[in-house]
Amino acid sequence: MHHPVDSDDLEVALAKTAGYLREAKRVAVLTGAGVSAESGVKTFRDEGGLWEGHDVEAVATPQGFKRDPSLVWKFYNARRNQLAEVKPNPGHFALAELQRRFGHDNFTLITQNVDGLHQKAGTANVLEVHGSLRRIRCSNVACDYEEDRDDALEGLPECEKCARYLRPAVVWFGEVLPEDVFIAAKMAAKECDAFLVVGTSAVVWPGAWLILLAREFGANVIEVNLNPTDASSIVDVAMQGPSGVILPKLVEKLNS
Ligand code: BV8
Repeated sequence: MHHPVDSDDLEVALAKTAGYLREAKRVAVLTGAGVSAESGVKTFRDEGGLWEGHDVEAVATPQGFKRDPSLVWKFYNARRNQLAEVKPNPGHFALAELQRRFGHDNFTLITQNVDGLHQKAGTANVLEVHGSLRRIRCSNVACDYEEDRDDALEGLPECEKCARYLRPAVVWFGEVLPEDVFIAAKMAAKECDAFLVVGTSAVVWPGAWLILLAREFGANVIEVNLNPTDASSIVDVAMQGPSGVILPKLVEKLNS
């Protein structure tokens, strides 16, 4: 259900945001599951979300995988199967348009999502801080096997190099984020003049910390979300509504 977007407030907020972006040399964006919601990809913590009916511990932690790898593969295969049907929505395309406007060197998109929809919408150099559903890797830390695979894998796939179980190349709770990716994300947050936070509940760390970092280093922080979040109290502008509606309006405003 789309929440009505209060046009007056939105107009003011869009004008303010367009002003920040016009002044900005460098822009960084942090997205979460909300930016893919209008593509039909389930979020995590909204009602009916992914974690509903699932014990996070059981399906998104290394311990859960150790305890019951086939349950974990069932959970991820269901999401991997969905990748074939979902498509980028106007929100993803608007962010790709912003990257074209600012240029690749001055626009960095950091995503907590693992669905690959930003790349499908044409955004380059996406920083996937939680890995990718479209990649699998060996569960043996000593083995470097990793492969781009977005087909559903039957049963319990094993590594052809070391015969240990394969796993989705995503970051589970209690696991560190890919170091090089997160270093690049921190740099982008520190160096940007405007930081857009789109469709994230801002509860998962250290991803959510990037918002504080951008603010600490002087960026204007703009939030686009259906609802208030943990970050709403520290942003300069909060636009409430669907990102697939608001982001194209922002690009339109910038081009007018
Ligand atoms: C680590 C796996 C340590 C991939 C994910 C207590 C306090 C603070 C932190 C912790 C704590 N206890 C534990 C921690 C750390 C933990 C954490 O943050 N837990 C949280 C839940 C409290 N973090 C970790 O474990 C991280 N690792 O800390 O390692 C360490 C350090 C050193 C050495 C060893 C270990 C790992 C975090 C990554 C976990 N993996 N997913 C997958 O299966 O997808 S997290 C999961 O949440 C997803 O990746 C997702 O991206 C992420 C964030 O969720 P959101 O994207 O924000 O989605 P959500 O549903 O929450 O919100 C959707 C939002 O969209 C809502 O606001 C909604 O209003 C909005 N929305 C909906 N529709 C729309 C919309 N907005 C706009 N338009 C719409 N149409």
